[in-house]
Amino acid sequence: MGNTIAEKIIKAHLVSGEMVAGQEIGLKIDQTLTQDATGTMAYLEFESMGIPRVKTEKSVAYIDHNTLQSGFENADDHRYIQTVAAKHGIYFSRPGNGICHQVHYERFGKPGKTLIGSDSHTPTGGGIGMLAIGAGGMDVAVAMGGGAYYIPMPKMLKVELTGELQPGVSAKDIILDVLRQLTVKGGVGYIVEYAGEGVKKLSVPQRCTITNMGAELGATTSIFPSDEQTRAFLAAEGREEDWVELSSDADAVYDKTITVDMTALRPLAACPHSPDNIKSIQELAGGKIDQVCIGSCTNSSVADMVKVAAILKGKKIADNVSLSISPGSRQVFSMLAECGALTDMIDAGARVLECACGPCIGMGFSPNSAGVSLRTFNRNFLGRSGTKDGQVYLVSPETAAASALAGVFADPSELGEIAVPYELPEKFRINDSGVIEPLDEEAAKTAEVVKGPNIKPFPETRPLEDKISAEVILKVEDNITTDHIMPAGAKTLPYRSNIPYLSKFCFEVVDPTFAERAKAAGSGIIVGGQNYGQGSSREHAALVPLALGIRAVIAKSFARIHAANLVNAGILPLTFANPDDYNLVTQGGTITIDNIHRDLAEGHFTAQVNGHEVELVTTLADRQKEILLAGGLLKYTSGK
Ligand code: MIC
Ligand code: SF4
Repeated sequence: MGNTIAEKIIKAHLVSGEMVAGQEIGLKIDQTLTQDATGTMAYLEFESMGIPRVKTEKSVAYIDHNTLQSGFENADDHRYIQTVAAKHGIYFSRPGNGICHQVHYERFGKPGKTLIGSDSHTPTGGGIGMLAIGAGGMDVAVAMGGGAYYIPMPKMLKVELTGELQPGVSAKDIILDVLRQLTVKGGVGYIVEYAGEGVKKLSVPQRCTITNMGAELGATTSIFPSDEQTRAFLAAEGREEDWVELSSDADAVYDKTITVDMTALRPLAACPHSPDNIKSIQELAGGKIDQVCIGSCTNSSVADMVKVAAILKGKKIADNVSLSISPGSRQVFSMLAECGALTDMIDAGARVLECACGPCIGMGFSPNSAGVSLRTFNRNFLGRSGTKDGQVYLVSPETAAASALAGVFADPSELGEIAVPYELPEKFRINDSGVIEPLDEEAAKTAEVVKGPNIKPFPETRPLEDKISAEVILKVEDNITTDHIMPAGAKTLPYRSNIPYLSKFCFEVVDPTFAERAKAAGSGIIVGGQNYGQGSSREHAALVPLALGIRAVIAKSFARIHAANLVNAGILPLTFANPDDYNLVTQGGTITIDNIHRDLAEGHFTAQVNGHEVELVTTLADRQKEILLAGGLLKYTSGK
């Protein structure tokens, strides 16, 4: 039996376990990335391991999420990351150099290698044939120290691409169609592999749009073959020597296959407040809009930006629309300047922002009350834009640009040839002035790591108790995201290294009284529905509940990264054996789970819930059970 592309890379990096779906496997990690919002924690965790130099082939620390520096907190965090990177063998990508995923595939990623990153969109690297996976900061810290990265062996899902994109239809519409077919839960437990005749016609930036937003499927990662398109892209980046060919075997077996007919595809939008709430632009056409934001790690390549500029050229955006454009990297930005596309954007009335995450993570540019915002981004979760009743639609750059001109939802396929994909140049403008190399081993020995006063110690974890009897502080519905649990945005991002302060905002958009009530109770349980913790990789969504005394989270099902983060933080994640038992739980009631140590081995627990006996289960791997008993990953790792 042949192998899929992902199976080939896994095989070459397997350090423990068997490649049997659902069983835990350990992978050797070649590269890591962090960004500033998760990086401070990850490096504090790495430092606590006492390892002088990273053991990966390449580790890169990016500053891209919070570049506002609206106070000393942020600037201090950046200085900390820069100094800790220099000392421990990590490349540092300065603020303004670009969004981690965009810069990583341009300058560092290599086909066939493994990459984990403390950001859920790390799978973007799958567009150049990497096995690139989003992880919590602690897992990244362990990988930097040479430890393996553990995941349940995923199943394989094939997306067969047929036909050819028509003018005005783009890679974004392909992934929106996949989301329509599979939903935000449809990728859980799978690696999504793209195959078929259509693949050859997609350039690397187009592929990266698709793999990036595969995160919204809940998939472990997504991957494309490494072929002539990949070689051409790497050659244009001056790194042809990094190319290797990668393809699946003809007799590779997939657990599931879906098809996207690119010829039949029309421009689509993900409507509020979920990336799988898909409608066609035709259905929405003519609807009023207030704001358009172009950029983010999904759609900020030079190919996307040049198309946008071509649509805007010589025209003026509608009076009712505010348009922002953030190029994905310094490389993209300078190429736009060089070819004149930047002038076309400026002249059309765009506000050109820094190469950073910006509006995507609520760093300014929040829409007006109930405002309709069209964004080329990947997430439209409730409140993420910074405006709770903001109506965010996720669209392609072509749809965004056409709508910014029209002042209403507009279908770019009516623009004809202007919206035809841009041919990548043979050479990109390469300028690595935004990347600082680490110190050599000798200099690193005496180098100082600078920590500002905003960096507070890591919250205390505790070994798993034998009995948990605690109040249900919060009961929530299906598809709760990490943006609900630990909101980001300009108000809170400066405090990503200050858990006590951050904890005030926990679940703010769902129930502003949560933090106070949890603190007052001293210990507590959260109960959730399906796909609890989808979205971001931020381990803060586990560390903050930990600091607020949460001992266990019981849900119908969990998103992969969040479940791993809970375990790493020493919080017990359990699922209902019978999902209907969720209905027996009342917020404010007490749940008691006895004999936890005895029952952990089998993974079956009996809980007392409002006078009923309820069966709870866990499918955690033995290693994860040991982590819980030790009191979290850091204690487990240091005790070894
Ligand atoms: C996001 O898109 O939600 C983020 C902000 O990039 C997060 C990381 C974070 O919360 O810092 C992610 O995707 O993991
Ligand atoms: Fe940044 Fe948005 Fe991408 Fe997250 S999804 S890495 S916030 S651009």
